Amino acid sequence: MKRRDFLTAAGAAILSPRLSWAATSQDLIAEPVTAQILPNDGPASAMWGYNGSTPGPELRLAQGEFLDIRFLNQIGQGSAVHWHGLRSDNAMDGVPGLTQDIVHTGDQFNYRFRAPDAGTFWYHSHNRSWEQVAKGLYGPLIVEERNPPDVDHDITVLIDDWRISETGVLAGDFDNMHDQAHAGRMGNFARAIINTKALVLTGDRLRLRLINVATDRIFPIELTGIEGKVVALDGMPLAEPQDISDLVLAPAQRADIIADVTSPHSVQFVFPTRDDPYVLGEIALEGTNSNRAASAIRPLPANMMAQPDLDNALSLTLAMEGGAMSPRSTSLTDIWGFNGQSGLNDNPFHSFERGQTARISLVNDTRFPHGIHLHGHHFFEVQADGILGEFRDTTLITAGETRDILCVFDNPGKWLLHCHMLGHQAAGMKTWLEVS
Ligand SMILES: [Cu+2]
Repeated sequence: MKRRDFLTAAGAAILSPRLSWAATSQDLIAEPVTAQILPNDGPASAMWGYNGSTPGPELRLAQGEFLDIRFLNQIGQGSAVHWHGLRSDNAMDGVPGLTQDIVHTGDQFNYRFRAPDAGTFWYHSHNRSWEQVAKGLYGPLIVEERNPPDVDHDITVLIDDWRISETGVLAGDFDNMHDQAHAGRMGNFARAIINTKALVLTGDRLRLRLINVATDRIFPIELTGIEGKVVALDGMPLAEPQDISDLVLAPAQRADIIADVTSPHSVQFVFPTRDDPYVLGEIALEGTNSNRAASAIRPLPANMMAQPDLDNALSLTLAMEGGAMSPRSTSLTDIWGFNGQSGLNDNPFHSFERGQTARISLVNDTRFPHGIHLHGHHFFEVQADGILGEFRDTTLITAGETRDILCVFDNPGKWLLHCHMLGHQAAGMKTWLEVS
């Protein structure tokens, strides 16, 4: 990736999506929208969104509360909504053909579920997602702690790229097989969509909720103008906050950061490229907060998690196969697959007994990185030394790499397991599993 591969952003543009606060019950209407994707002096773009905008409204609720959504589909194509990272009811998971019927255009579907974990989540279309997410059908889903950390601002930052012309027209080649056989659909313009509601001051303490909503692009992110720590990944608090350096977000991954503003000018979100850094967005600063006393950044309160049964863990392997430049299993019927199989059939990857612990070796036998997402559960990444690492719903596995994950399958239902490079998912890199 080089900076000159991108359209240049004339100054970092900032979009504020429409807000919808504390609405635990509301309509969510998928519909064509006009959006300012290019910098503000550029032409607007025809996109899809929710409730008149892309990103859709920021949905916020308190941990343990119910969310009641009447979803109405008006995009002219079937759709459904997935609540990414929520360990919630299977029937509400939003996967057409697995957990619900497709919601045809003109129809509606009621989603009602409890949010068991506090953290940063998101919602997005799960039908033809490689097209519908690329066109803008996504939004943030924030579950607040009962005792949130003491910060001056809680700011959601969605990071996306778009394949778009200088006249603001989104490229329509969503099923491009060359993209799907390689790294997926890469945009030529990228930006951070920063939801700032009030003036930010030098000296303020921020909570930043970063969400990679891109269909296929992995974003390394550098933050300037602040000093702080990563406190949660994929919505789950870290026992020990981590350094902000070396932050990488695969598609669908999130990071929560608590940090103090140290710059007198701006906080920047930077995408490092091989030549010049690319500024995805910035928060301009207006004055100084001299009232905030320095204090340590503490871990967020932990979410409940089942303890894995290490002694009796079932061992399984999920091998990623296919794609360009790699030997292709003869049994694959599409570009990509897992364990010799493309797409879903009647046989699950595995049927688990509820509460069973499994250690799954994710073997990337391909020439591309993959971000593997499990629905309905979080899992531990097992570190090289055998120690249980981050507790995630999406794990990035680079080409040639093998990583074990450890999961307690305690949420009953039929769950999708797939690559969140949505072009890879479109071309067969998905399977499902059952917990009963
Ligand atoms: Cu993939």
